Amino acid sequence: MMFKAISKEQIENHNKRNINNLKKDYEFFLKKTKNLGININNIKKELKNFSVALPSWGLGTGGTRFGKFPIAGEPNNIFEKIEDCAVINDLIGITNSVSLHFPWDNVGDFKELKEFTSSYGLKFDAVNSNTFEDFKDYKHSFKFGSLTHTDKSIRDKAIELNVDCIKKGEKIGSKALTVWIPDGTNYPGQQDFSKSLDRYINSMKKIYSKLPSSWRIFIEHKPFEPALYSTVINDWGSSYYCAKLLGKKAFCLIDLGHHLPNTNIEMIVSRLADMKKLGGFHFNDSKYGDDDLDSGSINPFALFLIFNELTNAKKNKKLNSVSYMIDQSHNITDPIESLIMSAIEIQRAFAKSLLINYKILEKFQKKNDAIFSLNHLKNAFNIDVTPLLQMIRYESGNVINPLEFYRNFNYRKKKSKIRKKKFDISSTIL
Ligand code: PSV
Ligand code: MN
Repeated sequence: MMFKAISKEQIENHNKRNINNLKKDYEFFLKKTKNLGININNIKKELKNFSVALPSWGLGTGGTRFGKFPIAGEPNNIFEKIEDCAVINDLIGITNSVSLHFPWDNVGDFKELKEFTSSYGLKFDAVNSNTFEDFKDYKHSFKFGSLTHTDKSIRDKAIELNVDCIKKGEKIGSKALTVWIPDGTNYPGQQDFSKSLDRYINSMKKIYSKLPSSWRIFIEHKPFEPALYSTVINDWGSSYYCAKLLGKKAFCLIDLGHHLPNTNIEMIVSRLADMKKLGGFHFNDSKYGDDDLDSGSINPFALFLIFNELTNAKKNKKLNSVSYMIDQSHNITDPIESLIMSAIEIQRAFAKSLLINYKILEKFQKKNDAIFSLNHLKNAFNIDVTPLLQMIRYESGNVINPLEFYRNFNYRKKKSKIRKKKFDISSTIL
């Protein structure tokens, strides 16, 4: 922990003002969990090892096709985004890595970026490729697809961009590439489903062959958008099939928003864990589709059920190493506040899953006792773990009440004086 973004003294002053209240809340929490026979020390150890990566593309204000409403002091480049990530991590201590997206995050000197980032105690998680937009210097267009395009030269360009991501990722110490493609169709009959998938697999094989030995490749599925009739990697089944074909360095990545409403995502988590192909997550929340809303803001119980599967799979030694990453768009909030709250919601869901006693749950399951099984999960979900998370932050030298601290810190106001405003209000509908 570097505490370069926020001084240790400011953090200590905040914590001094809040520790007495926290001690009372924590004592109550300890009594309650002790009565339930829960060993909090083991849970604390697990929680202290937990971290979730921040998305570089989530640090600036997002927008919809109707418009964008930038805020003063927001970052204009990856270095300024890293500064913002450092603020978040100094406050909450569970976000010590950043996921980059190329070519958005291109820089001239990757060594400089790596050093700058590690000077804040941060590192890089998976790098992401963008083959869903055309950039000025491109001689081709991804309008009709990328890795699955009917034109080989366009497929080759998409492959080249992914390989380029790996090379850049190597320079900054990343160990994984996430591939999400926008490829699909808007009209029945527009493409041959089977041939498109063949082209995808062939393109992915070429990318896979360039992966360094310690690297993994994550396949991210999505049923719709920007293609609105069909997508090539539409669901976890297609993702699993491709990951299996590619080999042992290929895994599936679950973006929570990439499912049709009411999909049982926790069950997908369980299946992929069983099949040893669960590689990572893009956390967010949604009400209607790929809404990119803040994690846990709409359905925290669903998030808890996902962590229930992860914790259970880990207990049964079925879980690979999993990369936890956030993928959200913050359209009306300060992205730093949204990311602070989201990371804590994810940590909260994990903490609550650690309160489940799987031996007791199994007893109810064996008796087919539906109500007591559900009640056991609900009991864990209903315990307020806020004092536990606050105590972990306090003990790790982070901040007891991060949102309150951040508001009083006036970060945006300070930054607005230094950061040149690039007033980009572009929308795509007009
Ligand atoms: C696509 O909707 C996605 O979830 C992919 O992960 C992209 O890389 C990311 O959002 C940013 O557009
Ligand atoms: Mn995603």
